Amino acid sequence: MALLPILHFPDPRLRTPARPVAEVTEEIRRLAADMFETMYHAPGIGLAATQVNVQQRVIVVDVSHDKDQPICLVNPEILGTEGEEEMEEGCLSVPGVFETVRRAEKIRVRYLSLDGEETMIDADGLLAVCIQHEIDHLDGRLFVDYLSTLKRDRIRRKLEKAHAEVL
Ligand code: GNR
Ligand code: NI
Repeated sequence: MALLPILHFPDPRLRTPARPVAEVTEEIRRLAADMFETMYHAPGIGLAATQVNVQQRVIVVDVSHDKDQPICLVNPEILGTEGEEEMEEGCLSVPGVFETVRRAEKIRVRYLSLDGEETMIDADGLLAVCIQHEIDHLDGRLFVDYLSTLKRDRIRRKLEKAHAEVL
């Protein structure tokens, strides 16, 4: 297992759309294990392969209190949504920034499990928000894209400054 470095906004690599996984192989299972380790270490409740500079459609999530309900979704697809809700979001790729985003309240998602089995999950609450946030990453979208240009530019400048200081 390995901790993977996480890319930070406005890194252009976060804008690369991920390609579908052709087959769930040992390599994908190894990637998922490293992503879980990286997510729990951060700590975070979700992580998309895009954030660790892997352009494949793989996400990991665990919104449980005891961090004992890991779910890996390969090639996740939202089949349907219901309702709307707002939640304050953060992102490991946009450290220190928390803003309210409106998303679907309930979603039905089809994906491949790490056994390569086609699987369906109905999610609401934090899990629904997290899965939508992660699928956005796979499509090169970040939660700051839902904010005003003014807010996003302020966040970009703040993170660019923070990044310049560590170089
Ligand atoms: O750790 C995370 N917390 C979070 C809180 C509210 C909405 C979404 C998230 S996902 C985030 C981890 C992350 O950046 N995943 O891409
Ligand atoms: Ni994120």
